[in-house]
Order: sequence, then C-alpha cells, then structure tokens
Amino acid sequence: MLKLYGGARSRAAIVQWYLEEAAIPYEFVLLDMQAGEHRQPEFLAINPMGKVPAIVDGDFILWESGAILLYLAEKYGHDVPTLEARAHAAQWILFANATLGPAVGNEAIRDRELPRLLAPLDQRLSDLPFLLGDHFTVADVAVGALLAYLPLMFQVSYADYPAITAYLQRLSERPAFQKAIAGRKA
Ligand SMILES: N[C@@H](CCC(=O)N[C@@H](CS)C(=O)NCC(=O)O)C(=O)O
Repeated sequence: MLKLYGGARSRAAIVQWYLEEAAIPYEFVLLDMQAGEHRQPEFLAINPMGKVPAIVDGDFILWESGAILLYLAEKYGHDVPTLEARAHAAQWILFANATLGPAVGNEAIRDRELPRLLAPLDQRLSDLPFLLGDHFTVADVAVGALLAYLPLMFQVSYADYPAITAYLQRLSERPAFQKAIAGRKA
C-alpha cells in the first residue's frame, strides 16, 4: 500500500486530501517531527532533504507536495485526463507552491503581492466553480489547501474576495477536506 510520510501539522495534509478525494488506499506514516524523526537516517533515505510530505508507492519514492499531487493525479486520478488539463493543473500547483505561498511567507512583499495575486484569482473563481472549470481537480487541492491555511498563519483575510470566500466554503464541505485539512491546526 502507498505510504504517505508526514508530521502532525504539516503539508502532508495536502497530499492526504487528494488521496482521500481519489479514494487511493494509503497508510499515513506519522513522524514525530518535534523529536526530529524526519532528520533520522531512516527517513533521510526516503527524502534526503529531510522534509515532508514524501510518498513510497511500491519501489517508487517521491517528495515535494506538488510533484506528489501531479504523480497521483496522473497515475490514479481521473480529474485531469488531457495533456492540457495536466499542464493547467501543474500551472496552478506551481502557482500555489512557488508563487502564492512564498509571497505570503515573505513579510517584506506580502502586503504588495497578495492583492495582486488574489484579485485575479477571485475573478477566475467568480467565473468558474473550480480552477480548471466545472469540476474539482488536483489543482483545487494545492491552491485550496494553501488558501485555507493562510488566515491561520498570517494576517490574511478574504473579506475583499467574495468568490474566494465562496470557493473555500465549497471546498470545506467536501468530506475529504474535512478529514485531511479541517482537523489540521496550522
Ligand atoms: N515545498 C515543500 C515544502 C516541504 C516542507 O517544508 N515541509 C515542512 C513541513 S510542512 C518540513 O518538513 N519541515 C521540516 C524541516 O524543514 O526540518 C513541499 O511542498 O513539499
């Protein structure tokens, strides 16, 4: 069975959300990160960077949440069936992990960058219920998990973004979100 390595409040929840959505059987291997289990040789053999999430799927090892989401969607999911849909999913996953996340995490640029990124996102979500169109996809996991997490960690409010607010409400009603994300403290 596929193994997902994560910590108690970690980005492994993003991958777990998609595993639940796609009904992929998995075992969650909970590392005690406070005790530094992610820096022990056993886990470093899986991810030499010493970071979670990571997965082991048979003989195949993969880390970086975005890469894992794309792999799972390609292998098990049926939500991004065409090359173009997969490319758009990659676009949104990279947007979450390489553009929006780092912008919010950087206090020096947060106030300037956030409205610049959230306004067009709000516009898109006022036209479409989900990022790629009418159906929930792996792209919504990456972006939605980050959007759900930001107000918990930073001075971020979506009061000026009604479509993002409605989108998060839609996502939070999904059972897989409830199981993987809602219980997450931060
Ligand atoms: N870009 C990576 C970030 C991974 C990451 O920073 N994970 C954190 C937990 S959320 C971690 O393992 N931190 C432990 C450490 O840096 O020692 C991803 O999305 O997978």
